[in-house]
Amino acid sequence: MNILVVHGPNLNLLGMREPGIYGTFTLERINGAIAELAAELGCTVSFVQSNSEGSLVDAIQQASGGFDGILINPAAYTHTSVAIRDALAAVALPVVEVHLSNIHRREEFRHHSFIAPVAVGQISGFGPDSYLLGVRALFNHIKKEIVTQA
Ligand code: CA2
Repeated sequence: MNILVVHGPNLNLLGMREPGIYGTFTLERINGAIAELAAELGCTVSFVQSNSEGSLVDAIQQASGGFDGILINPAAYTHTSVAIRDALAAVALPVVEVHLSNIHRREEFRHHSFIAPVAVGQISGFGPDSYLLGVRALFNHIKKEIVTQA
């Protein structure tokens, strides 16, 4: 099983700015923890981070064929991007949306997600654990899909 982990804009700054909101873990450390969990579960993970909407759309389109599911923190594009939502819908892979912070207890403009309606589910508010919970949720979801297809 192959999972693509997609990080949106500014997440490359994790651990360097705004630790009060986003914590002290760097993106590299989060990716390391995801890779460790994936090895335990017996699946492989690839990572992409971009600050540009078009590059994220390209990465999602290219996931078709090579991956069984997508874990995504679309960051600010969560609240603005019809293009990323359409790419996720088009690629037709199971998607889990994750957020470090609880977007529902923050500013009103963060409460709406364009991504949630095309995702299997959303995990929000658990810091780096959101990613790890998301990997487990996506892994279990894909496994169930494989069993029901058999
Ligand atoms: O809580 C999350 O994971 C978010 O997706 C993070 C986004 C924000 O726009 C979403 O509403 C919720 C922002 C990511 C920016 O990350 C930074 C990290 C360090 C310093 C500055 C920004």
